[in-house]
Amino acid sequence: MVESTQSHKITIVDTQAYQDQKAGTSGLRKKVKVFRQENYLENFVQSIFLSLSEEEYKGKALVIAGDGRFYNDVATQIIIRLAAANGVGHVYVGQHGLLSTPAASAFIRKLNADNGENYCVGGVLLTASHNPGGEDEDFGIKFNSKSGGPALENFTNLIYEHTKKIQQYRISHLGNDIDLATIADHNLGKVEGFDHDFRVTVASSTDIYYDLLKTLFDFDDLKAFVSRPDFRMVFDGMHGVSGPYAQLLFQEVLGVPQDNLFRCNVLPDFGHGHPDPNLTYAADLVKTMGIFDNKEDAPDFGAACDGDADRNMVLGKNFFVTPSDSIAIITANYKSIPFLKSGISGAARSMPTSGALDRVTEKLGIPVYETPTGWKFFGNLLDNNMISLCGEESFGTGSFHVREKDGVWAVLCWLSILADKNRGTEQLVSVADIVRAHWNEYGRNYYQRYDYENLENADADKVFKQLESQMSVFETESEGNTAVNFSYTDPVDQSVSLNQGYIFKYADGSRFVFRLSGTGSSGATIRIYLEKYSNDPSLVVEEALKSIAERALSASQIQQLTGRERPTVIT
Ligand code: VG1
Ligand code: CO
Repeated sequence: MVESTQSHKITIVDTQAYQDQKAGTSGLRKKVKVFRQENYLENFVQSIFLSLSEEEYKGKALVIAGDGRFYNDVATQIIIRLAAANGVGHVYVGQHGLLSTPAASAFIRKLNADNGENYCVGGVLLTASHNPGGEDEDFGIKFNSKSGGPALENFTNLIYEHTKKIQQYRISHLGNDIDLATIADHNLGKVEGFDHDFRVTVASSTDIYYDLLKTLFDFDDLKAFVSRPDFRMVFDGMHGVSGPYAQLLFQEVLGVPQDNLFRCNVLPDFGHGHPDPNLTYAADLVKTMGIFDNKEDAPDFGAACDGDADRNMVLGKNFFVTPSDSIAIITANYKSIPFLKSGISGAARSMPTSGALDRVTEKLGIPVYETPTGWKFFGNLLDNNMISLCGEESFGTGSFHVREKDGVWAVLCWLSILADKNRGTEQLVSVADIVRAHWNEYGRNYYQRYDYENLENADADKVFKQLESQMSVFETESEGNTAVNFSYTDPVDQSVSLNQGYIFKYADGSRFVFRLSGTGSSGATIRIYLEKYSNDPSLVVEEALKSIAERALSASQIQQLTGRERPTVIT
């Protein structure tokens, strides 16, 4: 224990409000430059405290987590000082300031499980997730509540209201920076105005998370499977925060050779990469796995996570698993996954995610919920045990074990399914075999997403205006067509979220969906989601979706209105 007996003074700093601190799909994401403006970070964090009631944090614990991106270290020290001055009792930080988003969720939940449900007020997560990092790239911040999940919209709106009119924040200088490199408990003594000691614990980034996963999976069984001579797996950490977790779980625990783990050292600029595990940005892994050009010697299993390790991409040998199929297949095979074996209550997917999951839940006779995009919408369903599993088409998969999507967990689910399907097999049952068997049983939801990144805001507006004008045209085009602007009423708290995307749906359930992204840091990104169901699993994806894609482009006039001939990313 590092002790200090002095009493730390508090400074109340006069500040100017910023008008642009509105959270998007998952927190506030802006360029580092923007966050480095005078008092920008301080204003936002003080606004979080202003949005809570004092009883919720005074003398209580707060977790600060980061994905290791540029500015993570500086921001962590600033937030510790703000927390002290606002009366937080105990800050928990991961070693080197690192905690993956799902590990942060697990950490908050564990503190409350061990010390009473109101012990930890929640966490401040420093991440812009899959967005690039570095001095000229993105930084992000979001608040997770005591359940471990991202704050709901009414709370993030409250923060926004405070940021627009904030005039002062509180900070305590505390002397030196906290040494984040060393695991230790620091008692910093009293802070002016409070009668508790202020403590900071620098904790292992991985321990609590690993302890949780041990209760979910059978690591001995997985290790036995992974060591099969005819099975080879690789993992790409993309220089994000999944690296330390992959090294512990895949290398040390499961015995995957070190050489099979790529880019597992955390770098503040993600090695100049875009830490988004998809077919475009995880190009090296995609090549190694022979996704676009079949390779005889490709590994049998490949996976990658994003910057904060909540997303996952799962690949088989020469085979891509779409995230929409992944959540459906995990749900269909829940009995192969130890912690789900005893039964699942229901499942949920975000609206743009394909309906593959619905076919599974229907067969299992359990409910399925369709929520707006963003993990926060699963929180109430998970808290009330209405669902056990949930997923998004954007490479997000998760369960009730935490309140965030969880990339490493998803990899372990897939390994559990593979291990189970391969009990006593002579020839390896592959990822592709499992997916094809699934399609044969349930049919196939052909699916693609087009992203038009970094458009001019005015151009994006025009596209949506145009789309609105086409809704009634589409509806009259053929029997059973519908066009709606998706809205959601939360079945638990009845809160309503409007304007969550335009769905143009044909009578047979095929559809195209348009949404504006809420995670970019500048400009506008339009996403188009294309989906068609067929009993025939052998079609070429582009062929199956051709006419729907053409109709989506003509309805929106996106090429003409934005001058973009093609999307930036197709997944
Ligand atoms: C995107 C995805 C969404 C995901 C969100 C946060 O949001 O589409 O499904 O929940 O990112 O993921 P948007 O608004 O840009 O479409 V992460 O890994 O960036 O926290
Ligand atoms: Co992420």
